[in-house]
Amino acid sequence: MITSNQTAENVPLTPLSQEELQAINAYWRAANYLSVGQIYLMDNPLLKEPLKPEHVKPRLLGHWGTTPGLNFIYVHLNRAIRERNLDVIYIAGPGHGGPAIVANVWLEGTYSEYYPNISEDEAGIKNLFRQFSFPGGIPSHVAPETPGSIHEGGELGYSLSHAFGAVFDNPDLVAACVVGDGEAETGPLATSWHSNKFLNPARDGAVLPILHLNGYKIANPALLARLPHDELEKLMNGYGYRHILLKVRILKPCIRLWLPHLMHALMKLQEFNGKQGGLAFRKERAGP
Ligand SMILES: Cc1ncc(C[n+]2csc(CCOP(=O)(O)OP(=O)(O)O)c2C)c(N)n1
Ligand SMILES: [Mg+2]
Repeated sequence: MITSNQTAENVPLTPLSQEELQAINAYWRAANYLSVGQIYLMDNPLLKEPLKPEHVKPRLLGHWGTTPGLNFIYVHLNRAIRERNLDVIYIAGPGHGGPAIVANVWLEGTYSEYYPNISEDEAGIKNLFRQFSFPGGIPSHVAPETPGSIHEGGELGYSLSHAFGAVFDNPDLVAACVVGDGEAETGPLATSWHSNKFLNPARDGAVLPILHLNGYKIANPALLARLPHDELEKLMNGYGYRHILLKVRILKPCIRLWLPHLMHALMKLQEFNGKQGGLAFRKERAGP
C-alpha cells in the first residue's frame, strides 16, 4: 500500500537524531559488508590481510543487485517497528537476495542462536561467509533454514501472495513485502496485486508492498522500471493502491526522506484499517 499527496515534512514523527542517523547508516553498511562477504569470500573475512585469490570463492553464486536495497529497507523497517511498536513480517520477494536477509538475521543475533557454529565473532563470520552457496552450506536465496522465513525465495513470483496470506485473520500484523521489478514480471506476481480484493481491513492486517525498481532483472532491463512515473502510478491506482515514489541515491538524505515516508505509509494503513473497524497494529508502546 502506497500513499501520495503528503510530503515527508508533514508527517508527525520523532525526528532522527544525528546519532540515530549514523547508527542506521552504520547498520546498513555492516549488513552490506556481511552480504558481499557471503557472496565472495571464503577466508580473510575481515580483510585483515591483503586479498588473495585463495580467499575468494572459486564459484560465485549469489546476486548483489537487489541486496543493498533489501538491507536498506530492513534497517528502516526496524526503526519503524521500534518507533511504533509494530508487529511486522518482512517478506523478501527477490529471495535471491538471500545474503541480505541472512546478514540481518546474523546482526540481530538470531542466526547464532539457531546455528551456534556461526558465532558472533570473527570465526563465526568466516563460517557465515563460507557456508553461503557452498557445498554442504546454505542456498543462495532465502530458504526454510533462514530463521523467521516463511517465503522460499528461489522461485520468483509468490511474495505478495504470501504477504496477503500472512495477514488474513491476523489483524495485528503488517506484512512489508519487497517485490523485485524482475519478479514483478512473473505471472503469479503480476496477478497477486489483486489479492487486496480479498483483504477485509476490519478483520485482517495490512500489506505494504515495496516495489524495488532497481532497473534490472539480473542484467536485463526490467519493464516496470522503464515506465514513466505517471504511467506506473496509474497502473498501481488501477490495482487499488496509492503510491509514494522514492529515489534512493545518496545514503544520508535518503535515510531522512525514506523513513518518514515509510512511517507515513504505515500510518495510512493503520488509519484505513481503523476506519473500517479494524484494530490493526494499534498496540501501545511497551516502554523503552
Ligand atoms: C520463476 C523464476 N524464474 C526465473 C528465475 C531466475 N531468476 C533469478 S533472479 C532473477 C531476476 C529477478 O529480477 P529482480 O526481482 O528485479 O531482482 P534483481 O535482478 O534486481 O536482483 C531471475 C529471472 C527464478 N528464480 N524464478
Ligand atoms: Mg531488479
